[in-house]
Amino acid sequence: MSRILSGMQPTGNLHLGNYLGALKNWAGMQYSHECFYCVADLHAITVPQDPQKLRQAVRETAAAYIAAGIDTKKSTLFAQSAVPAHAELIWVLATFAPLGCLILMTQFKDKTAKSRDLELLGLYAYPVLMAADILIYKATHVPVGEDQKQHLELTRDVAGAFNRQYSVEYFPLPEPVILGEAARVMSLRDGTKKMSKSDESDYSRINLTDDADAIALKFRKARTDAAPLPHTLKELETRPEADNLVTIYAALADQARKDVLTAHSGSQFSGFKKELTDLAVSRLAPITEKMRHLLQDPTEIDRILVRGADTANALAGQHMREIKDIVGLWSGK
Ligand code: AQP
Repeated sequence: MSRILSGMQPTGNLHLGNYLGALKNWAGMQYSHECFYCVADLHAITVPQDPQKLRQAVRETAAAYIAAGIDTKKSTLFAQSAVPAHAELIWVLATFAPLGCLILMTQFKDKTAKSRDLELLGLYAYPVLMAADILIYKATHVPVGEDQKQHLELTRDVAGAFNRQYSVEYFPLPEPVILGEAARVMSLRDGTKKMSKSDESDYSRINLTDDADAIALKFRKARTDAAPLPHTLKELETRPEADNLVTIYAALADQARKDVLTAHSGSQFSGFKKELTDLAVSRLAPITEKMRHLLQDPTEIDRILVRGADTANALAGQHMREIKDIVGLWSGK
């Protein structure tokens, strides 16, 4: 059976991009794959975090996973920092990660462009830690948004280099699984920037915890141009904000973008935004409600995370011992 690893950073409110680009697809995979879903708190500290808020954000992120359909009896849900082998493997993989590739990673470039204070080894090494997250479980598939494809290519390169160096077929080369129409959801304020938790403007994103009024307000204020919805996808190519709203609609409605245009071409955005709001509210409200309910019992969430960490540690620990053996490190054997 193929094995999945995916995760999200507990860096604030999860948003529609996280949901449509990744989370929405995770639940369905539980029936066809062995799934490991982590809350990526080691990644989160690549930018400064308040310790209390981080701990709480780990619980909130875990609650969001469960609310979006992760069944913790089927899938392993855990906090990344509870499995020490992630941090151990990054050191081995770092010896295969070319600096020339790391400097080109868009996430590093985007974040350091916002603040030069973030030009730190941790943020620079972020994609290598992501490679360790995936490879420590020998995952075969990784469901991610389009924005993470570059990081996954690095994972494949590093895994291949390790296998060649030690003449083994140890690590599988993991495949990206990019599903649905919303592989990349863009900011509601600027259709050329991805929707992101760290965007200063809350109006740039729909948070999974937003209520119906907030969702309506944010879509109403979402930037668009004056023209009505076009007839063809080609005409959207030069209209990034319009394109983004059509993409979001299509993903929420589980429709193809061209079918959304067929149904709405010629409509004004004011009307389309109202329909989009109703659709988003109907999809997100049950998740928000379930998250709220789960967060009323943080001890239960902690229990789930401890159980998940036990399962994850058993597999990751076994793999780490095998990796150390291959490399010639002390594995305790
Ligand atoms: N805008 C997006 N469109 C589609 N998919 C997205 N993902 C994130 N943003 C979008 C997918 O969500 C998963 C987890 O992402 P993450 O939280 O670990 O990190 P991120 O990609 O860096 O997300 P943010 O919101 O931009 O966080 P910050 O601002 O904290 O860095 C991934 O599978 C990603 O593809």
